Amino acid sequence: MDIMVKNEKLKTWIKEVADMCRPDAIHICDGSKKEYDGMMAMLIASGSAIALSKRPNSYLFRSDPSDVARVEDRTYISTTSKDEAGPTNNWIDPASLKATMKNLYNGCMKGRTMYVIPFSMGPIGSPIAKIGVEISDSPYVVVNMHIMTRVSSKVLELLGADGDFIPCLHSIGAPLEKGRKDVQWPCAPIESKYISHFPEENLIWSYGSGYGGNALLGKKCLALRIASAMARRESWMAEHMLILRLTNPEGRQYHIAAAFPSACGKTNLAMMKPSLEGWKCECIGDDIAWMKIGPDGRLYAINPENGFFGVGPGTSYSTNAMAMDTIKENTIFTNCALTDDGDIWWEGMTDDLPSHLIDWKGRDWTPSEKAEAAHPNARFTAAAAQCPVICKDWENPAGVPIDIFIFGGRRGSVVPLVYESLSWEHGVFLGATAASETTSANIGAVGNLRRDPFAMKPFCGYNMGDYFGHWLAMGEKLGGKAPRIFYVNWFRKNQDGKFLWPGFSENSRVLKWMCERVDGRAGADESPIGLLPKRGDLDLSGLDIARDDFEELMKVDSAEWHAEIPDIEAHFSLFGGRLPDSLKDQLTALKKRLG
Ligand code: GTP
Ligand code: SPV
Ligand code: MN
Repeated sequence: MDIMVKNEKLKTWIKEVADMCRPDAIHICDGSKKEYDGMMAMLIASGSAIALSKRPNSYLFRSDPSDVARVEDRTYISTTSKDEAGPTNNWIDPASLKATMKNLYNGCMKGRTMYVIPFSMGPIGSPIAKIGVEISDSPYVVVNMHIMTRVSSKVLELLGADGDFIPCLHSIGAPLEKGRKDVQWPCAPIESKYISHFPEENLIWSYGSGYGGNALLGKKCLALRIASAMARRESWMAEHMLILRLTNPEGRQYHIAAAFPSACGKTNLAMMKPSLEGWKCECIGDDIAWMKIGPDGRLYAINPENGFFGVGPGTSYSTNAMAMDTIKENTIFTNCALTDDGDIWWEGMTDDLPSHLIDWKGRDWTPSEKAEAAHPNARFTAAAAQCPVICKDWENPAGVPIDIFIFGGRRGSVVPLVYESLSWEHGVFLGATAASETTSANIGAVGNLRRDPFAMKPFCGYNMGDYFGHWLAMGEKLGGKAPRIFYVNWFRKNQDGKFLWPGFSENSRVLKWMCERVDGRAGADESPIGLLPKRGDLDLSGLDIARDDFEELMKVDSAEWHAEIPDIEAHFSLFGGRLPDSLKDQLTALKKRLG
């Protein structure tokens, strides 16, 4: 340890954590391929990982059935005052939360190795990057962090003796008694899981879960919850957004950042293959955007991540071919089904169902089975660099200038395919009132409609009312250079419960209209909720969609929108005095337009 760790704060922290958690050994990670291969060999030997004979250098993990997604109910923003965390976050005061968690951490790594993972969010050494160090007792976390972030001993060199970093403490919460055989996926029961953030001291403590955003602490915990609080203090933005570059047939580039809630289409849009002739889409990021105002006054976005932790089910060569090609090799799969010839499978991957599988719980599965073979939140972890349409500028520290923001969600009814905001303030109102049906990316009910402002309800590290204010303030700074704001819903259904819009590649038609709006080349009709494409404005050439279906898809039903108002009012009333006046004005104006 002394050889590599020169940083005083890090040395002290490692010692403190080791004294509290009492691991059998400490391993300082260097991010090398040798380290990755060694960890995988160990994970295969212990029965935690299965090497996939059909995919080079790829592995399947099966989690405990209780530990399959983020745990929003057990996620805390721990600020000195409850008001600072705000009405959309769980809160416990820092002293009592730390006391509770210290009790849990006490001796929690006995029988295990404590891994120290130095990582960079953003390219190592770039001025916009942030350094984190995750301490974890999960080797699964180590191999995933290798892909999702830049893990390297260079990060330690960069820290030097007195550089600063964000400490991210993680334990699966399952000490291993001497002589006991480990289980395949050790973790703690739900009631002792805690995913805690202390934004006032840029500190993360996670306990009890080994899955996804609960455990890979660079992602939601650092790059969204902690970073959003930093961004507000420092006048930038940390958002739950994909970033893409769209190029039209004339070669003009547009950069788009879109915020959809978890499992609502970011990865798919980020690497879409436009169905429209001559249009090209390149991926810059699929989940998180950090944005700063550049010297020219425009807003520039970078993707702080190094990989994709993407939803498996529904991903296929017909829906997202670029993702399928990204995960051909060097990929970690979690909670997918296993085929008899040593590959993975999930619902929606192929038209024909395999005749036999081992399901995500390790049991035999045949098509007559009612239960899914893969968990609905089964995921792949793959390096962004493996994506065939990764943009050549995806690691450019200057970022890309954003032309268009899109908000959206999963709404079976009410919300049309696309509309444009009337102004920046109205766009912020659309973000602030965004609603979506819940998905299996979180432990809890699926399909319940909830307000998920800016797709940040689970990820905002401070009072959401102040966050709305921050968006308004950024708009004022950007002035005429602010991105245009649109709202989309790919998920409207007909009376038979079928999607009215084909989605995926065909979403390029909607993006085309947005680009033409930016250039002042496409028309729009005013409606009470915003600007809708006029008949003929959306390029539907070659698309087989019945006229009635299209009308249903675009319909703005005044009675249905009236019915939204009480829920928006209840949502806004949560924020009390922290709700910006201009959002109250927007609500008043919407009511007036609805008549
Ligand atoms: P997180 O990684 O949880 O943040 O999710 P995400 O926003 O990246 O969602 P993702 O792109 O992985 O999509 C989630 C699910 O929605 C998958 O099953 C997709 O197949 C499906 N989906 C994505 N885009 C569309 C679309 O345009 N239409 C329809 N009908 N389904 C879509
Ligand atoms: C999400 O839930 O929005 C994800 C997956 O991107 S996780 O990393 O588990 O948060
Ligand atoms: Mn996400």
